[in-house]
Amino acid sequence: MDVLRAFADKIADGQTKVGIIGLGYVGLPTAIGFHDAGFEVWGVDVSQRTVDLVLAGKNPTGDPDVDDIVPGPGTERWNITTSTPEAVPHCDVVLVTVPTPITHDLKPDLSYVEAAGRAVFESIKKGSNTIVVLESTVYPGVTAQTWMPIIEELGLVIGEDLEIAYCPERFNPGDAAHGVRSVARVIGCTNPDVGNALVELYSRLTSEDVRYVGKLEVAEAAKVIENVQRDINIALVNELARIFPALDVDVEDVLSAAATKWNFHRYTPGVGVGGHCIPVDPYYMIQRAADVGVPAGLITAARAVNRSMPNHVAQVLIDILWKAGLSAENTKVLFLGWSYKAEVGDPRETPAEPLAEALQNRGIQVGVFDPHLSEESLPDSVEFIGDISEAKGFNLAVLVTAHKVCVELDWSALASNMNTAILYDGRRVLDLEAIGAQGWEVYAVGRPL
Ligand code: SAJ
Repeated sequence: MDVLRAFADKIADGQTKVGIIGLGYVGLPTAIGFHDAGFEVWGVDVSQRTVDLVLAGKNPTGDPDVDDIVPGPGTERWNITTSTPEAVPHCDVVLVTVPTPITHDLKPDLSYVEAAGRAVFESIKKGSNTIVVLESTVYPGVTAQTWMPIIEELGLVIGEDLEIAYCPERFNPGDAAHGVRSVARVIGCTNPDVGNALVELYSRLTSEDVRYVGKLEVAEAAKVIENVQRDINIALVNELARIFPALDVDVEDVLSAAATKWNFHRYTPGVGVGGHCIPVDPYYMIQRAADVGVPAGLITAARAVNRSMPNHVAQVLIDILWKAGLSAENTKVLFLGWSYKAEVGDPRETPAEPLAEALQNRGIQVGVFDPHLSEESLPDSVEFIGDISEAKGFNLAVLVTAHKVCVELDWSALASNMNTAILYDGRRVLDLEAIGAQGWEVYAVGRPL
């Protein structure tokens, strides 16, 4: 208990040294947040490029909110390295913020969690009672199942050499209102005293509610189901976006009408669901349910609906082109946006990729205009459009990502460069009537043809 008292006292005095393993979309803002809160920070990343950029005060992530907040070279209390063994011995608490992607066969890939855990545990000073917190999104049971075997293999003792806890990251790229300093957090830990000590620490990071919720699995499960719920809600409106046009009704009219009810949660249909959270986390819950032999039919079905959207939209675009007398060969489609989310430069799990593939498989050429992404972020199979004025000779434009720069295009100028000015709003954010008045034939997801 005296060790935890000392830990709590250090937090109160701002003397706690915080290690962050993984300086990506979550880890870097977290490191900056704790540094801004007055703590000494040791940031670790395996990528020398990331470490070099951060040390130079530059933002290696695609999140524009991080652009101007990376501490400059020589900043005090700001230690950035590729070496976990160098950083960990300095730290009272180590946060692990490494990726938890899914494999090609849609299974959770926990290799980063395992590798980072091993590197941290191998570097811990015996008797230091270092607190190691996993923040990456995992399914219930993973923290203990993945890390305890390593801890035992290394002969470390919980309560003497280290403690482990789980505090899910709740970070929304491109949304400054929900950055690491302004989101509520939950903490799971077998030892309530450690859990409550961590509440004190995270309360210095965020202005929002921080609470100890009990054992690790409770906090692990909370984060996964937050995103499962979102995936299911989006799947509902995407399924409705396929039903209502067949009833000659625009789904957006229906959703807007329904949203007048006090507890109707408004979601928007689109060309698909991308990112490293929403299309990924449900597979963690599906895996865990399968492990214990309990069906997860609704979660699985929602994933299938959202994964089907790019192919569904591709078929609708082909029908539209056919209706305009255009065969697939020699037809060019312009993607307005490629990133999975507006105002963010992140191609991970973007629905743009399967949509492009579906069109290219029918002989259609695809060009991409997305000022948030470099040409290197795009597949070689697409034509990179660096400036919208370069987009010439296209037969159809599809809004894939609702970037402001795409929504507020000079539609009249673009129409004059199109072979046929056909527009498909894949995110239901455009004023189709106004754009139609500028010479465009307009269509949209969930809208009758
Ligand atoms: N999408 C829709 N329709 C919607 C909402 C989203 O098609 O109504 C699509 C987006 O276009 C995107 C994907 O779903 O392709 C994911 O969008 P998102 O807004 O959920 O953004 P993410 O993936 O960055 O989700 C993050 C998550 N944050 C964390 O995991 C900490 C999620 O839990 C947040 O709820 C979400 O941000 C948010 O609130 O924006």
